[in-house]
Amino acid sequence: MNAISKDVDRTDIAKGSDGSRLAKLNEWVAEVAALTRPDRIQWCDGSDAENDALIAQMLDDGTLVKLNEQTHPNSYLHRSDPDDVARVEHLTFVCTSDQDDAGPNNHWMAPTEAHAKMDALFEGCMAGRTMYVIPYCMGPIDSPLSRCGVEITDSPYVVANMRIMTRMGAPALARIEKEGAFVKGLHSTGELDPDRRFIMHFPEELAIKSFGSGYGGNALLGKKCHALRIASHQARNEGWLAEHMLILGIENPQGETHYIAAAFPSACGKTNLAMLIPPEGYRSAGWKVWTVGDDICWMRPGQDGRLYAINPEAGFFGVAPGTSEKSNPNALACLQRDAIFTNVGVTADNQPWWEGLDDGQQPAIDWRGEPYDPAKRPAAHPNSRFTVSAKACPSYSPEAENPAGVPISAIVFGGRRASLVPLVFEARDWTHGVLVGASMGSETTAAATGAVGVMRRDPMAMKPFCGYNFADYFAHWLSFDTPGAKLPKIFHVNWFRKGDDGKFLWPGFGDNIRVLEWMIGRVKGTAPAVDTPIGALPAIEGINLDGVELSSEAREKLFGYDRGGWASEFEAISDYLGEYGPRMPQRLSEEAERTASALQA
Ligand code: GTP
Ligand code: SPV
Ligand code: MN
Repeated sequence: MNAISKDVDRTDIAKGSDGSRLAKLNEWVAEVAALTRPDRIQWCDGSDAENDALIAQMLDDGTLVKLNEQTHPNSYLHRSDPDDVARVEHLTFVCTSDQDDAGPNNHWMAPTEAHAKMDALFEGCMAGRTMYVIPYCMGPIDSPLSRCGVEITDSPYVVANMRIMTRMGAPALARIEKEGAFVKGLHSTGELDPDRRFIMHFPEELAIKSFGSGYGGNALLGKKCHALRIASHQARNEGWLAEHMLILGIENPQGETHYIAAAFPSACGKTNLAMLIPPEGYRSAGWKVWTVGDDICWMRPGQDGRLYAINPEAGFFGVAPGTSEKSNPNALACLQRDAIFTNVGVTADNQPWWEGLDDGQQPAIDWRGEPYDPAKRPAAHPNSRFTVSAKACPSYSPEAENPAGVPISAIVFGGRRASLVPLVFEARDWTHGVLVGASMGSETTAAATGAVGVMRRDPMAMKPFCGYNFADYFAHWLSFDTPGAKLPKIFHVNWFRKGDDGKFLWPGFGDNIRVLEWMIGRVKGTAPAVDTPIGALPAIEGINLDGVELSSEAREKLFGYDRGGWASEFEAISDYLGEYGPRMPQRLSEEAERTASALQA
């Protein structure tokens, strides 16, 4: 332990009220310190003083740049390493003892091999650095649905982001002391070498080891690593669901609020839908949308048989490009102060700037810190992000802090599909809804490294995030259909259908409320629909299109369905589901066959 003896006041030990329940945590911290050999250990309490000191230090060493204090008080820009700007799915592994438990949907490595590989990278990697110990809670501190973790990192940028994204510090440590259980996340930025970068998950040990990246999903371990990959595994064992979903409340003019959870792949519209502001006609009639969460949803059946959901996060790590006063005024309102921006451009007077901001200003410096030259690169990286507290959002729902969660009326799946897939359809029942989720396809985006715009299967928007075999995951979803259950209706949407001219056919954003209204009408049994083999499509008079101009091509493509096209789609879907072999639940394969033969008829 002499490696950590530089600190005289024993800050290497968490001081619990009696100490005993924190023994496991203290032991693990000591073990990690012996391996990584930091100069100092700092236990994070989440206080303002601690945050101020970290920010000052990062301004000093150039990790952060201060933005215009007049226009954006207390806001900062971080420019990452240019090769470290997105999640790295090809370097992300699920390390279960049996490879089949990780499934064809995950990269797999044997746990002993993965630990050896990672420990070799971590060996001595914090020499000369401070090791931060971050106790955090995913979900409201007092919720039985919440779960705790501890992230050890050598990145002060990670600490500052975790402080916004999670309930971090003293209250989380107190809950860990009470419960004794926590997810162990070990992170180091290493040398940011893409060839020495791995994100490893050990679901059976509730542990994560991440090396060589400082980017959000790779480094803020509470988010995708814990709240989705590890939590999905825990959820399966404990009878709940951990999903890549936003949660919103839609309040109608009668004052009733229905909650909707929606799974769209990365950079496919979750933050935007969660913060939707209805068009003027809807607003004046009394419609309102409340934001509960924008990325992750944990839900479980309540006593009344309904699914109750919490947002495990406390902040938004949102896509900057495309965020404007017109597309997402709530997000823009959040970003007026106390925000961290990563890889955006700046104006001459040091205001954050990105493509699609549409504020009439011009960028001067691009995300790499060079003079802006549109011939060279965009001002903001396409996956540039903002980090901001959920409390800053004008539409943040007071129910988001309810420890019991919110009851879910509808689950929505959706992808980025330029062709074939209509604006909205409804699944026949739960089993068909699980098939609709399992069959999802979407075009890849800049949120992960690799090609953009390539159509791939992304079941329930969980392809990069499910911590176990998708066949078992679909079976788990099906298992919620029990006699006493009052399950949500399931829908599929596509905001991204394009016309022959390559332009989006649906206005999207605020106008998406028209589709949500139809869904709530279906939940209440009032909105008309037309049955087809793929599900129920809105009857054209069933959806409010007042004030929306749609060409006849748009009407046909958004509200019609192409039987031949869907028949080929279902061939591709069957092939995909077939890759999961005999582990695939029979109920799901039969449902797929039923749809395929209805399309042939
Ligand atoms: P992650 O944070 O990566 O999980 O992304 P997300 O699902 O929250 O996506 P987000 O809401 O940030 O949207 C990503 C991109 O899609 C942005 O550039 C948006 O402007 C665009 N977008 C969102 N909603 C719509 C829509 O209804 N129509 C169209 N055409 N674009 C949209
Ligand atoms: C996503 O990629 O789905 C995100 C951003 O929400 S990250 O935190 O990097 O996963
Ligand atoms: Mn996401």
